[in-house]
Amino acid sequence: MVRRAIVPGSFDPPHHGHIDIIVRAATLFDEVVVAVGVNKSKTSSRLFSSDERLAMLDAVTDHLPNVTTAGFTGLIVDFCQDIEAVAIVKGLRGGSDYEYELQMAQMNSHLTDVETVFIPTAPEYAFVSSSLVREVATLGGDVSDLVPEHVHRLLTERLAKH
Ligand code: COD
Repeated sequence: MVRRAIVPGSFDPPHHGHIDIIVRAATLFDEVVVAVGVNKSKTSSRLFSSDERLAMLDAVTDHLPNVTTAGFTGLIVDFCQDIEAVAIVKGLRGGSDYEYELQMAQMNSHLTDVETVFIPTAPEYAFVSSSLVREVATLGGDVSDLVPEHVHRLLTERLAKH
């Protein structure tokens, strides 16, 4: 039986903390699906569309043979059932992530038998979040060592148009 897991997120944009979790999940499971939440109501607050985020994730995970990407709407547990995933992998940066993620993990386990697996962030990425990357880049700060080169290029192009 194929042990398939998902690594879900907004990934607006994907950064090195995300990639590190995806790479480590890919060593634990046979197949990993990076699942991009497509939340129609939040579309206007996004810097990148879901199609753009999926394309970026495709590009930066291209070297990982057991990793694919997909968009999902609705409940994460329904998506897990649709693609027969046995686990949801989440990265944990610290205590506040843990409290929030624990509650979601318990709700998801209440809804179905899908398991949540927490992977602690690599210390060098513990302060990195998509929202801070967006904010710092928007205000002219250097985020080039926090995101893959491909993402940095698209981020720079997008912000130049704003
Ligand atoms: N290092 C390691 N991990 C990190 C880092 C970092 N520096 N930064 C973020 N992460 C992890 C996060 O902890 C998270 O696990 C993942 O990477 C994605 O992060 P984001 O910020 O891109 O995405 P989120 O947290 O906004 O993801 C939102 C989801 C789409 C996962 C969530 O909204 C969801 O589950 N939606 C589906 C609706 C649903 O089922 N709701 C009920 C839940 S009980």
